[in-house]
Amino acid sequence: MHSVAVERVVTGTEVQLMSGLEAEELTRKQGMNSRVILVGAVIVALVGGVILGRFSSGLGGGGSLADIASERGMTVEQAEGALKAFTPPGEYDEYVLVSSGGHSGQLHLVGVPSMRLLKTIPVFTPESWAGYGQGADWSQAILDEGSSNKQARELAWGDTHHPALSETEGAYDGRFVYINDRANGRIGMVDLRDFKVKQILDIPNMQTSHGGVFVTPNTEYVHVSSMTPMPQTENGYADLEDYADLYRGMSTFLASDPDTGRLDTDASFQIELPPYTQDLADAGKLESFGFAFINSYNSEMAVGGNAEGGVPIETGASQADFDYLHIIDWQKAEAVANAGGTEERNGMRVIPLETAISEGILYFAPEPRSPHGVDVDPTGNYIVIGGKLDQNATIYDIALIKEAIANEDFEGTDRYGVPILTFESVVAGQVLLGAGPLHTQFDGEGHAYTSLFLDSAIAEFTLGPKAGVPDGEAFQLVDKVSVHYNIGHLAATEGDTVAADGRYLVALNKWSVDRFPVLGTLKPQNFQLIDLTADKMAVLADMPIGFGEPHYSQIIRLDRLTSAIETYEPGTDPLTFGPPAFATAAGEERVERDGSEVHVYMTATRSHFTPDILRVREGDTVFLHVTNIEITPDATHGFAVPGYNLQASLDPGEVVTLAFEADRSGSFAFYCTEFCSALHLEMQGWLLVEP
Ligand code: K7E
Ligand code: CUA
Repeated sequence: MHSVAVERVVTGTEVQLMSGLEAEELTRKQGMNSRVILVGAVIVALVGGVILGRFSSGLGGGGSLADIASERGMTVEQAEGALKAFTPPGEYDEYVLVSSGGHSGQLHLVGVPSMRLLKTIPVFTPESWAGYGQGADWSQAILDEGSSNKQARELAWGDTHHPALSETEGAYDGRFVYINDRANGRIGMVDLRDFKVKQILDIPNMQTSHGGVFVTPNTEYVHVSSMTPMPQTENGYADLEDYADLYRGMSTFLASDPDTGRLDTDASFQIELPPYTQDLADAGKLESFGFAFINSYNSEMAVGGNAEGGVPIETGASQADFDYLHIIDWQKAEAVANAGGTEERNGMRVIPLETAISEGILYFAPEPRSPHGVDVDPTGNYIVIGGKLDQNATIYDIALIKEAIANEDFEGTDRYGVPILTFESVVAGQVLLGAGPLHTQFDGEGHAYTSLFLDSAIAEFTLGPKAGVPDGEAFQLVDKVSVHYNIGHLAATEGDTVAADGRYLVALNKWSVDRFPVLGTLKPQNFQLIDLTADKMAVLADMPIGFGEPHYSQIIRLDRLTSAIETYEPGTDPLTFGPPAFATAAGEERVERDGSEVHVYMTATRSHFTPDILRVREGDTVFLHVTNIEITPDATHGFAVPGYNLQASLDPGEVVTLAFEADRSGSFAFYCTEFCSALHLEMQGWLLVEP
């Protein structure tokens, strides 16, 4: 673990007796690195304050920081935590946390360590601020495409669970982020140039997806596996009596275009899996490059039926002592797919289960009861499993797995013929952590951090020698911290990658019960920031999440987001990043009528739309092509028409088309929805729909 500057400065008795303001003064005089010294001095001043009993003095006399802490009833630890997490106004956080938003259907961006919400990116659910799915052509096109394959009807929501940032050589490269829809088996792609969604793919042959999302180390593929298996029949139906025979899981490798990030189904393939419930997944890296790991539960294949004389699913699915860690050789699968060893199924190349077995693509390793998380450490040597009903973390070693495969060291096969590697042969160690281990993150220095759902805690333990841990200290529990409450995932800074840096950890807690004021019956989830640089883990800050339930998050260093833009090239369609035919320059605004079709070429700039009066007839089909001709960052305009459910956000340079039937006559005052200028309220006009 690292030691940060803050702690190195905490020495010296003169400084200890100084107030924060005195320290600041000294710092200024000496022209030193003011931030580091000041922060250090402040913490020491707080400690000094305790020693001198100065916490009893009030704020009145111009107050030292110790006085402020005292006045606010803070402990030294809390004040220290506040300083560690605080990002001063106008300054940037060092990291951005990319969080799923659960059934809000969105992604959220949060600054770390300040835990300030920076932005929400709509993906699966229409959202007004971004004008997403409210008439703007590009967003409607994405949502329509995303309901195209197997959906019973057009979808207006999603349940985002597991974001996956694109990677190059196993580290985040800041180009794209993929996010799945737990409910409908879809995946969205957000381009990290403009931070807008560019594609929603409705993945064939699977109905739901849960934690089975990752990118391979060079974003060769974006992986999405099914959660609940679905019938592989023409009409997607099969009675539950035929569950074992006709239902199948899927491991989907979606080929990603390196330039656009778009997923191309023609170059993608699926591997058919037994009808267990496939859950979390992770990509091998470095030592384990080329492998994918998916855990599963319900190898009992319970289907419920508690009102039909059967056992409830939760009972049926928790019978066996072991479920199966799926070990997939995706490079072999890719070769088999390219050699034609697939069946075409709904536009996707599918490697049948028998082929996956006979070609040595799929192996199982037993994993203790009802596993949830599977996480590969930054060296790629270790694969850590958390079993919901087992108090241990179980750590597999890729070298042992490869050896067992080579030696055909099998303890048998499952009912479909998948070889099961001998448990003892592939496990490097187990660590007793506590109740309900779920997910694991890493600090890149040989430590792993596992969330304990039932204990509401995080356990830190050492990995083995291959992660740099001395032999005698391998696989030992070293620290635990309480979190509030019922932690699901946790995210360490760059903790999913080869570049895990051990700075911060964020606990994603499901319950917040007494942490926040009672503001109604639906309570927020809670993010908690934890300092990984201190000797003992400590919670620094809470961040209530009152806008959806985050499941997983990843934390990327801000300086990796190098492709982010502030304005579009004038006249850009966000979907293609190119100019659409109807981009309009200043002075070229016009209205063209072709029968009952009206095309309006409109511009928006501070503080007017041109033209600002639109005359159409009831029954016309209207295409409003609006170009924001601003080139100034942040000069976003909105365009909203009352009564027509039309709303678009136009960022500088952006072009949007709003198409609608003028089916209701009247005089409608359209207006700009962003407070863009002193004359923003004047930025309005009339849509006259003549009866
Ligand atoms: Cu990754 Cu919440 Cu979808 Cu575990 S899941 S907790
Ligand atoms: Cu443009 Cu307000």
